Amino acid sequence: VSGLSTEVHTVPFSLEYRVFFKNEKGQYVSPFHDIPIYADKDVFHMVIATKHPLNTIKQGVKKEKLRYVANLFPYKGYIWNYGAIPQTWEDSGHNDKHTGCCGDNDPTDACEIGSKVCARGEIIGTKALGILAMIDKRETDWKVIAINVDDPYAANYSDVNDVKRLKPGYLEAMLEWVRRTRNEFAFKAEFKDKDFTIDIIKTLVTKKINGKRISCMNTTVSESPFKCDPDAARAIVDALPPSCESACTVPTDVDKWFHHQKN
Ligand SMILES: *[C@@H]1O[C@H](CO)[C@@H](O)[C@H](O)[C@H]1NC(C)=O
Ligand SMILES: *[C@H]1O[C@H](CO)[C@@H](O)[C@H](O)[C@H]1NC(C)=O
Repeated sequence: VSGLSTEVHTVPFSLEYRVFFKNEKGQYVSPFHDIPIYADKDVFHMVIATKHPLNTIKQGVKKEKLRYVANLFPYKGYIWNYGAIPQTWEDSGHNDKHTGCCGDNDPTDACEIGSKVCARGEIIGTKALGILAMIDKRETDWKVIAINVDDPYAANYSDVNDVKRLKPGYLEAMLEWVRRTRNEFAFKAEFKDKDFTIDIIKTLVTKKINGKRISCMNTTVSESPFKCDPDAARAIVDALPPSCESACTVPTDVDKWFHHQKN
């Protein structure tokens, strides 16, 4: 996305850590709302972010502690690049006809399967290949399977069947990984094809609701009820607590392997 840059607040592995996005004028913008869904025809943007004002990136927190992705043997952390497609929405007030459950009120997640490990805050163009419907606490949570258009092998992938053919075992590993992190699947854990995926993304983008858990604040979507001016956006950044005083280190148990099902 041209002119977009990121700004890091404090240090990684601290509760105060944030990654903000700025436009070419140096104004803070929301990576979910201010970045268009399409990078090109049939190419979706994908970005990693969260539910906070301006949807900055921060590390997950559980019970007031920073959350790390467990190494579920034999996997090391995530086995894909995890992010979301901007300007999409999974409506919590809408019962999905495919899954019978309402949305989780988040943008649609995407798992990018290319060979490059992307950086936090990176925005990439992706081709949607397939989709998996997860049910988490009776909410629908779609996971789009995508590939970075800049991947050297992107041209070889146009549907989920190509993943089956060219990365044998990958889809099975994805299912197993998700299963062990407690989620259920709709459609008997079947990956849907590209056409189904694009229809789902289109349905989601047309929904217009104010999220209860996600901040809708954006700075460039005109006529949006949540539009805020650049000064208000800056005030959010200025109001953040300062850096932690001691150096922030990653707890050593983060490097542990987990061999059993985590409950
Ligand atoms: C990938 O695509 C290239 C050309 O685009 C082709 O030469 C190559 O054989 C393909 N690889 C596979 C494994 O299909
Ligand atoms: C901005 O963007 C979305 C559309 O993506 C709109 O529905 C919403 O009302 C606006 N939210 C914000 C933050 O302005």
